[in-house]
Amino acid sequence: MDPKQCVSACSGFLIACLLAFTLQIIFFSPISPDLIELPPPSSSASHLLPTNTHLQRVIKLGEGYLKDPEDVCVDRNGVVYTATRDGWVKRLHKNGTWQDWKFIDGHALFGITTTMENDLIVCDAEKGLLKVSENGVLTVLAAHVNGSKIRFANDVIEASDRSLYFSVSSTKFGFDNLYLDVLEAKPHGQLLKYDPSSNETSILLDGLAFANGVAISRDEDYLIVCETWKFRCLKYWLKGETRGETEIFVQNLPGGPDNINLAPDGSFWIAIVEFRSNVLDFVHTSKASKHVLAAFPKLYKLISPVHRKATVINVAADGSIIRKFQDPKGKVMSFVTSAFEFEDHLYLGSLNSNFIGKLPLKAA
Ligand SMILES: *[C@@H]1O[C@H](CO)[C@@H](O)[C@H](O)[C@H]1NC(C)=O
Ligand SMILES: *[C@@H]1O[C@H](CO)[C@@H](O)[C@H](O)[C@H]1NC(C)=O
Ligand SMILES: *[C@@H]1O[C@H](CO)[C@@H](O)[C@H](O)[C@H]1NC(C)=O
Ligand SMILES: [Ca+2]
Ligand SMILES: [Ca+2]
Repeated sequence: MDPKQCVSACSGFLIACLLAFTLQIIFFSPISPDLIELPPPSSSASHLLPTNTHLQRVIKLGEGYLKDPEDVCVDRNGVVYTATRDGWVKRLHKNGTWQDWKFIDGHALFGITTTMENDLIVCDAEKGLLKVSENGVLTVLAAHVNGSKIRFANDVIEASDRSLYFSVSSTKFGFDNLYLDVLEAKPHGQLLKYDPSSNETSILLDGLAFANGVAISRDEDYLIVCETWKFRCLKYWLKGETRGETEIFVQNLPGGPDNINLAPDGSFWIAIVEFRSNVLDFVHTSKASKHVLAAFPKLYKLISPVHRKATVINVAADGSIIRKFQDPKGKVMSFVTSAFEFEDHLYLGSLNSNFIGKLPLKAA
């Protein structure tokens, strides 16, 4: 073969390979992606608030002892609870001692909340909605809804009638494939309600975009559910003429809203996960690159900006953003997923830290 023939044969072979590779990626792709409409970065009201480094001033609770404590809550006696990636529910007593309280197993424990009866409710992305009683007994409250297994429970809150409202992030993808839900960008999330008088679970809202944090307003007239990859949170009316109806509570957030908690003054704390970067913004507008990333999860991890920053915002009951606390380069905390206010301090959970951050609010 003369060199020219060789080159054309080789390039023909390469093109055939590339084509086979592309077809392989698209045909066997686990996703059927849609594009995400990204809010223009400047459209968020939080941009009017200056960038700051307040979250770098946190006191570290339980450093080295807590593996990625996603959610945190404090009961009325001041005991701090969290659920960690090694399958434990751990708590910090008032006397400063940490306790390995309850071993649930798995690596997918997310939102928690304490109840009026002083039980702890835990969202387990594998098992469903769980209850840990004060005496340590574990009960599965909800594992199925409408005949389907609850795959990805994410956050939960109790109402004064003891109903539990909780989010399911995706009915299609589990926690280990969370990135596929983001890449597919089709709304597979739900808002569910567990009724303790009948032990029954029902679907309140369907078709949510990665349903995440759930909180109830101070007067219990509405509930907020956050939709992570739509950069917004919805208001779902629990009372009045608009009961059962949904409207937008806050939108064009500077990143993906994760957990949300009611503050004592009636406003809300929302943890914002960094979701924007030039590369990721491009991915959200390109189906081809979504298929490629779906085939190479390591590549997605590499370009994901969640570890680069931490942001928490305080949103008034009317949906206006009042305060913003950040660690803009993720120096002390990044990937903050939860902010819970108790006695003039914010308790911060994160999927990228081995402690809970405690931020004095008076000084911030
Ligand atoms: C701290 O309080 C807990 C709960 O009351 C108790 O079990 C524990 O022994 C106490 N630890 C110390 C060092 O006092
Ligand atoms: C419940 O399941 C049935 C049968 O699978 C389905 O037709 C229906 O749409 C589901 N209801 C909700 C609210 O998802
Ligand atoms: C609900 O479940 C509990 C046990 O978890 C049981 O004692 C109770 O009888 C059940 N209630 C109904 C109405 O099924
Ligand atoms: Ca929570
Ligand atoms: Ca969450």
